[in-house]
Amino acid sequence: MNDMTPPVAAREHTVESFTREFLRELNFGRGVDLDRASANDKYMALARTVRHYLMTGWLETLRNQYRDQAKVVAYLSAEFLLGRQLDNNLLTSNLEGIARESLDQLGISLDDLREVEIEPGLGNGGLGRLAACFIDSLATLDVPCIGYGIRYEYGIFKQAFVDGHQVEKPDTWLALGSPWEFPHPENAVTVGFGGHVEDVTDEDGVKRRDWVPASVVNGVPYNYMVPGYGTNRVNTLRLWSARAPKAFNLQVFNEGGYEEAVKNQTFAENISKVLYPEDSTPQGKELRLQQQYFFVACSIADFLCNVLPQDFDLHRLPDRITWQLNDTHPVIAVPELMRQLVDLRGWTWEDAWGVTQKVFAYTCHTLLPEALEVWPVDLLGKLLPRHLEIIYRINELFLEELRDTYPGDELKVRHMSIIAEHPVRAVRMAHLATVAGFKVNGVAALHSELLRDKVLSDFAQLWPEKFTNVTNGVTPRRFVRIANPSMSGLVTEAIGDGWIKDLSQLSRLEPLAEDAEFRRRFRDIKAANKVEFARVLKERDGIEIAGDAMVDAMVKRLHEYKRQTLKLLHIVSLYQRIGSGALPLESVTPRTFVFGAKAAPGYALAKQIIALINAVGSTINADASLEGRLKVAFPANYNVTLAEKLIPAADLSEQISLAGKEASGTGNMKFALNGALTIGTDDGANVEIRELVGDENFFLFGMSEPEVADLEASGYSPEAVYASDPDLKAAIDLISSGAFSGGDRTLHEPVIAALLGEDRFMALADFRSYVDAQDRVEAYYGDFEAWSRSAILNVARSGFFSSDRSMVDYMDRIWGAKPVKQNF
Ligand code: GL9
Repeated sequence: MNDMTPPVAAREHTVESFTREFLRELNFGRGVDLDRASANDKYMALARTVRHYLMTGWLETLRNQYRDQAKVVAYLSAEFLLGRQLDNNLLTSNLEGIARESLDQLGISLDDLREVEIEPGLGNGGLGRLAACFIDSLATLDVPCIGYGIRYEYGIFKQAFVDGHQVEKPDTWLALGSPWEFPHPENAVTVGFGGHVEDVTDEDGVKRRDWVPASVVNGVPYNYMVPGYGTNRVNTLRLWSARAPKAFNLQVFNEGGYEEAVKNQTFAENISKVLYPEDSTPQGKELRLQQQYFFVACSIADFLCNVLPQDFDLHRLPDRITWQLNDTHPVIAVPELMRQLVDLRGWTWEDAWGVTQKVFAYTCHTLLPEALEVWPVDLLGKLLPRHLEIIYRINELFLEELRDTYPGDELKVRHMSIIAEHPVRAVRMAHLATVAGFKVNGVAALHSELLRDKVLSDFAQLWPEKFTNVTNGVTPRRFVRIANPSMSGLVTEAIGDGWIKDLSQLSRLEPLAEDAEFRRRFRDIKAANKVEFARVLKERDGIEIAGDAMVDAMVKRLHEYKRQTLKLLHIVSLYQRIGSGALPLESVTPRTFVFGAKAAPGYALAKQIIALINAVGSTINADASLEGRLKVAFPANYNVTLAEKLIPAADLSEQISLAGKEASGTGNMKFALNGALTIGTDDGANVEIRELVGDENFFLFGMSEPEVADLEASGYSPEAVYASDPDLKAAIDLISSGAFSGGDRTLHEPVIAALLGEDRFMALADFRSYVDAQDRVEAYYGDFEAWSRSAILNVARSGFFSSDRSMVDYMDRIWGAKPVKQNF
């Protein structure tokens, strides 16, 4: 780029100018008249118009980056769960008011057009949403960042319920086109798979290993704008789409071999076809490994060849970039960079390893041993033969170092090895990441402690300085400012709008918790948000709920460790006690229990739990004797869009995982920031939430992590707990009796058997403590002034959970990257 190129003219922020631009997009971009335009046409034209307003910032950011070559954070993530883009882009381009007025004048409702957008669901849950929050925060903080990931043609499956059972349907988010993406097929990168490795001697007589892949795939980059709030910086998210280099064989096609002719294309395009519907149990799928290698190989090649200047001396790579590995999914990047340096550039192993060890940092997002990825060497070697050799070499040198440090301790060496020998020879990706990375972090204080002391304790003893914590955060733009406009207005009226960029300023609300008028207004807003949520549920799912009942929400992936069953046992127990007369109906607070949860398609028990929730729900909802006091709402296909409606309406946030299992949680933060009180265990980031909001504003229950460990060690018997707690027994017996399955005693048997048999996540052990905490919730909710005070204090004291703060911590503790202000 030439420094003399004039910057593109910024668009004028006036209604007239916006209208002109919008109509131009409709006529010239879509080729339709306003009169004939469909809702999709109008949405597309609106999106394009907004995008134009962000363009100056984007081009300027790129130009400045090219000139200054500031250190960049490359966030490598197999998932970016973005959610709808329009609202965020209207906010960051400062067009909310102008767009609304312009469209009003044209007789178009902005709110209607918002509903047209299908969210890009390119992630499974918390991990993918976290990546989206992080890139938003980095742009807002003016930190140069590129997000690298996969442009899945189908994102997370669309969940439907048929007779209460989950059915998965494809997520066709691209069916009507996405106005936010910029494809660049001319910048495609080629990636190899399979084949073999040979020794070659080049012209200078230097011997090296040469990988001869059996097939190649092209990666086409699609760029997305990542605009910061209150800054001109617009960073880039680059997602890769897989294409066949030779589209299809025309000769074979002409001879009638239609399927044969497109075979190449099918192999290639399958790679970015669908988001792996993974929760936390790796299923060892070949396609998954192909996806992982595909996107990191594209991203590394892109950065080395397209982002850095041609003449850049790669020995200085650590000054220019940190590759942040979002969990183990991108860890194959480590041998890929080694291959790039050693095989393709002729570096010595030592030089290449020296640089590699300074550019990767690894974030671990789990505590479940089964969620730590391992790749059988047979599979890895078949798909990526050269990478397997490199991994073996890395391991060999690492084990030599270990044997020097711990002479004679072969047991330790075996535990720490990157290669596991049982049950099959396999590469432990977390070990590879820990050996190669210069930092390893957990995602909440407790999680990082457990990583250090349990999951990766040998490594933490060897390299204590490598281990650190960065507690997760969420973006206040999407999850407060956009999702909860009324509360945002109230907050801004009270303390100004500085909180949107500096969430710690929420602490200034604290004195207002004592102000009765402020509490009343806060309550009114919560009440209005509930009415709005009820409207959405009716329209979206045909579910009717009371507009004024307590909203008790448990939304997250369906997993045994998160313990949706514990929540369910509470509901069944309430129902049972009301039915038996033990609990007078009039004493029960009207409540809507809201569930949102997808189960991994292959996770049978999780699906059975979904069916049980739905069965209990329909029985309770149909029981007229409850006079509508209890209601179970389980809308299918919970996603970011629905979260933005539910969270502002919630009173109670259920964060009830078994202590020591949830790495962090981020839903817990979103709820607290919107004034819900948490009922939760001492797990993940709940610990920090409770410390900050105060015990009196949080309903703690359940065993602590050390207590869980003790119980595990001493032998846990769910049967004994069942037998000793009459309420628990009655609830379980009610389910077993067929009360929720039309008398069928076998239907829900697998769920009951899992609880009474092993109860791996000790739901029964925490039942009594949970039900007692729910009684405290009921009593406290009745004192609405006290409840409102606590709700306001939850908001005022949760500023720490901004992803902006997380990003500052990553910069200080890991990246050493600095903000670069955009001056124009
Ligand atoms: C997760 C953890 O389980 C969460 O506790 C954590 O908040 C997020 C983000 O750090 O990461 N790890 C993980 O694999 N998932 C998480 O949510 N799973 C999904 O995203 C489905």
